[in-house]
Amino acid sequence: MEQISTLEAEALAAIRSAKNTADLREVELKYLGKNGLISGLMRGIGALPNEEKPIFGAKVNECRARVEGELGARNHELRQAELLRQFEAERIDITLPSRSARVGKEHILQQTTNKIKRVLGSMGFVYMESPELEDFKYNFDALNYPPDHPAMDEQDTFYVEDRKVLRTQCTALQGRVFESTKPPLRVFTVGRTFRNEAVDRTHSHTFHQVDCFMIDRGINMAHLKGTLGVFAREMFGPEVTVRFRPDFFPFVEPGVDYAISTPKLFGGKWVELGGAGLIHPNILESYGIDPEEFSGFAFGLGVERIPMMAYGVDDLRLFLENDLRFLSQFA
Ligand code: FA5
Repeated sequence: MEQISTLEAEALAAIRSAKNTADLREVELKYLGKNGLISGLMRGIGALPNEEKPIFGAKVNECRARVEGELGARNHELRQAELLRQFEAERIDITLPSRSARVGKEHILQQTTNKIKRVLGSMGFVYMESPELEDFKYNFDALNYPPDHPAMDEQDTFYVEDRKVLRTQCTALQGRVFESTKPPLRVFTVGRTFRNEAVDRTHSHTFHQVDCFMIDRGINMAHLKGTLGVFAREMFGPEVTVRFRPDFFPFVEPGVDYAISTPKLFGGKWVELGGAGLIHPNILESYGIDPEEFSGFAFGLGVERIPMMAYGVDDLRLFLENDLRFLSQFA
């Protein structure tokens, strides 16, 4: 009997001095486990006289119940304290400034394309598209190229297979439209073009062009100059000046190059945006359009040159390199 109360006192003291739930589990094993000290008391019961057995058994069970009760209470206490410490350690400081999420913006070339679409759309031109992998026929033959024209040379053109090329100019849309649409018509496109060229600050193997043309009765150079004058002012503001100089393209007659200058950028120097002219009568005739009745103009411009001129960017490769430090400036 004495042994029972000594063990109980020992167990209760151990429970009180346990510092955490891990300590407590050890105490539980030591006294109440299958081979624990209190469980061990019962094994001695066989050696007792019969009349003492029930009394001893009852005492051991009472002792066990008290120790279990204390253990449960202390475990609850320690567990609560541990949880509090854990919550404290994992506390989130909601007052810390957050990392801001990057919000996507339209690429500057997309912004430029959208603006071109608004400007030309407002002048009555209809937006159309044609394939980047183009038939040789539409990229060259339909545009009045003589068979030996140097632009068709492998130097400039990516030949994909026998009669297919990566289009070198968006003017390739013309033949597709003239085949299926009778004048009067006003059409434009904006798209990717490809040339096998040495890459430098103003030339890339992959770039974009806007190509625009109209056919109607009595169209002349004044309509072309008026349209490109409005286009320049809409794209660059009222201070821009435009210049036309004679140039040769097989698909126009007369042909011009089209340059702009703004007082604030590139020291007011002229920058060529593209070519233009009146659609060659040979082309009209080949599509059954009477050049005595109808005439038209066409122009094709480099899209990259537009933000270069608008923002003073001196290297067009920057537009195609996807460096966010550069691109995020064009909000
Ligand atoms: C043409 O491509 C003609 N199709 C334009 C045209 C259309 C003339 C209709 C008459 C009537 P050109 O090869 O000059 O012309 O190119 C036009 C513009 O595209 C150039 O002025 C330039 O702004 C741009 N460009 C040409 N090559 C490149 C290149 N490698 N990288 C970036 N931009 C280029």
